[in-house]
Amino acid sequence: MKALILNSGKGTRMGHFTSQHPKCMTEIQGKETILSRQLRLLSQAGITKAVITTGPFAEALMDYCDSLELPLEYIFVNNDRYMDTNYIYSICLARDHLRDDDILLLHGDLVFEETVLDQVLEAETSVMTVSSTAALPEKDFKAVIAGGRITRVGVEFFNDAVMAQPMYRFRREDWAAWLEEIEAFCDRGETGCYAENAFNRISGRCPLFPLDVRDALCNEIDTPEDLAVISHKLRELANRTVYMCFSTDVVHSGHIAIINRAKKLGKLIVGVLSDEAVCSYKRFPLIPYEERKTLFANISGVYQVVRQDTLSYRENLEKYRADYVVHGDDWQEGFQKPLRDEVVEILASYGGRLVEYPYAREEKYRALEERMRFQLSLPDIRRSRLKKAIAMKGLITAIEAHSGITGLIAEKTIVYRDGKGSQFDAMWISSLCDSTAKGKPDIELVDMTSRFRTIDDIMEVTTKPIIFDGDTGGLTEHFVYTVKTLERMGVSMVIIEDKTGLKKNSLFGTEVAQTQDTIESFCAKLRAGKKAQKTRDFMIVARIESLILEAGMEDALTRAFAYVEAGADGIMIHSRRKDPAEIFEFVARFREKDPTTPLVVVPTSFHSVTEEEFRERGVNVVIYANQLTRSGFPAMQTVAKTILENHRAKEADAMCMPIKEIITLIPAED
Ligand code: SPV
Ligand code: MG
Repeated sequence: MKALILNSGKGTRMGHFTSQHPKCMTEIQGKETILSRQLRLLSQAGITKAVITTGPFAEALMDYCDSLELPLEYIFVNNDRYMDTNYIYSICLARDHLRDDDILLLHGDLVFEETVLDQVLEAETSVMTVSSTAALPEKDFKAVIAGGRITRVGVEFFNDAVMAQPMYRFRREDWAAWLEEIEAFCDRGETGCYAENAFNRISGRCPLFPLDVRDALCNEIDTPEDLAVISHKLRELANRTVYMCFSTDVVHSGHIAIINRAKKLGKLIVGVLSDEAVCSYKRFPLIPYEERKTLFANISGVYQVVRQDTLSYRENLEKYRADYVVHGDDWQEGFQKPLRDEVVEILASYGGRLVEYPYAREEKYRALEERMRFQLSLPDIRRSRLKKAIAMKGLITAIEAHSGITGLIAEKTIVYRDGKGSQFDAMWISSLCDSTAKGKPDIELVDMTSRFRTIDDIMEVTTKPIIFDGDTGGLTEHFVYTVKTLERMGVSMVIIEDKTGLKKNSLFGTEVAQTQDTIESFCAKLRAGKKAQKTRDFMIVARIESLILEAGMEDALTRAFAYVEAGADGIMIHSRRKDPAEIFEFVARFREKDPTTPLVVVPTSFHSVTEEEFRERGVNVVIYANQLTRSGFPAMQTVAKTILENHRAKEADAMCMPIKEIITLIPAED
C-alpha cells in the first residue's frame, strides 16, 4: 500500500501561517506539524512509501520530510501549476507512481486520530471516512449514500448525505477506475475541479463504502479557527484515559495486540486482578499479584498499573473515571455479562465509552492455559498452595472427594452469581467416604496403601490442593512414614484425630466405644510428624475429639493449646451437635489466646452456619466432608430399585445424567 498525500494547495485562508511554508507544516501540538503527525502515524501503521504532491515551498517541504528521519520512502511530485489547477491535476501528474497498488489518499491538511487510521487500513473494501454524528457542513465535503455505498462526494450535496473527510483507502482495482477517469478529465483540460467530480462519474463501477468515525478526530485545518479547535482537541486526546483489566499470569501475543489497540485511545491504565479475585473465578494464579503487576508495568505504552480487588470494575472506574474501557467481546454473554452491564451503566453515568474487540479464541492460547493448569497439579506447586490460599483469603472451603470423578466435580464446579464466581479451594479425602466407596466401615480398615491410591486417582485428574483425613495417624512409628509419603505426593495438609485404639466415625459420638488419646501421647505423635516433615508448606493439623466424646470444653481448649505447643499447624474442632454454640464458644475462647493458628471445622451437623459467619468468628477452613457421598449413593439406590420394579431402564432414565454430559465432565487429553 502507498500513501498519497496532497500538498499542492496554497492554503490562503490560513493567513500568516502559510506565508513561509506550506500549510501542512503548520504546528499543531508543540513542534508537531500536520505533516509530521501524519507521517509518524503512517509509518507506525506499517506504511513505507508515500507519494507527496507539492506546490508552493516545495523545497522546504522536501527538506522537512527528510529532517523527520522516519522510515519512509518519499516520492515528491511537484505541481508547478498550483495557482490555477486543483489537486485533480496533481494526482494526474503523480499517476505513474500510483498504479498497481492499494492507495491511502489523504489531504495534506487532515488531522486524525490513530484509531481512525487503523480502521481505514483494516477495512476490507474501499472506504472514505465520514461522520454520522457531525452536522452537515455548509462548504465542506459531504458524501451521498445509497444502498450502503457512497455514490457522490462534493460540497453541493445535502440530501441523503453525511459529513465526509478526505481520507480514503482504495483497493487497487477501484483506484484504477478513479485514476483513469481523473486522467480523462485532465486530458480534456478539466483541471480546476475536485478529483471527486471524476469519482462521481464512475461511482457505479467503483464500490466505495462509508467508514463512520463518529466523533473521533478526523478534520481538515482550513483556517486559524480550525487550527485552534484541533489543537485543543489534540490536548484533550493526550489526556484521555483507557482502562483494561487483566487476570492473566502469562502475557501472550493476543494480550499485546489488544494493549496496542487500547493505548491508541489514550493513556492506558491496567487494572491487575488481585490473587483472591483470580482464585474466585478462574484458578489459583501461578504468578502472585506483585509480579503480575510488574509484568504489565513493563509493557511499553502502559501508563499506570493499579490493583483491582474484585471482578467488578466499579471501584476503579469510579476512582479513575476512564474515558474508555477496552475489553474483548467475549463478555457479552455468560457469567461476565453482569460485569459488562455494570461497566456500561457506570460509563454512561459520566460519559465514558466501552470499546470491544473480537476475542482471540486461538488454539495456542487454550493450549497455554492447559499447560498452566498442569503446572498447578505438580506436587511442589500443589502442596504449597493451601497455606498460601489460607493466608490470602482468610477462609477457604474444601469438599469431599473419593474418586477421580468426584475429584473432577470438586475441581470444576463453579457458580457465577451477580458477577462473582465461587468455587471450592481444596478437596477433602475423607476416611468415611473413601471407606464407604469401598463398601467398608470407617474404622481404619482401608489401609494406607489403598488410601494413597485414592489420592493418586484424584491427583491424576485435578489441580486443587488436598487435605487428607489421616484418621488417628496410626502408630507414631507409622505416622512419620505417612507424612513423608503425603508430602512427596503433593498433599497439602493431614488432619489426625486424638483417638486411640479402634477408631470409629466421630458422628457416632458416645454411641460406640471410642477412646481419646492422652495429651502427652498425641503431642508426641505430632512432634514426631513435624520432625519427619521435609517440605516447608505441608501442614499437620490436630483434630480434637473432646466435644464429640463429651469430655468438655475445658478439655478441648487445654488440648488445643498443648497441640499447638507441640507443633500442630492448625486445630480442627469437631462437634456432632446441630446447634453450633459449642463450636462458637471454642473458637471464641481459642482466638482470645491464639489469634493466628488456623482453625478447621466440619459443619456436617451444624450445617446452618454460613461460611461468612465462620470467617467472622475466626475459622479458616470449612470442610464439607461427606455431601457428595451422601447425595450420590442414595441416587444410585433409587435408580437400582426403579429398574427392578419396572424390569426395564426407561423409568430410571430421567434420574440419570445424559451420556453426553458424563463425557463433558471428563476432559479429553490432547
Ligand atoms: C470423615 O469425613 O471421614 C471425617 C469427618 O473424619 S467426620 O465424618 O465428621 O468424622
Ligand atoms: Mg474420618
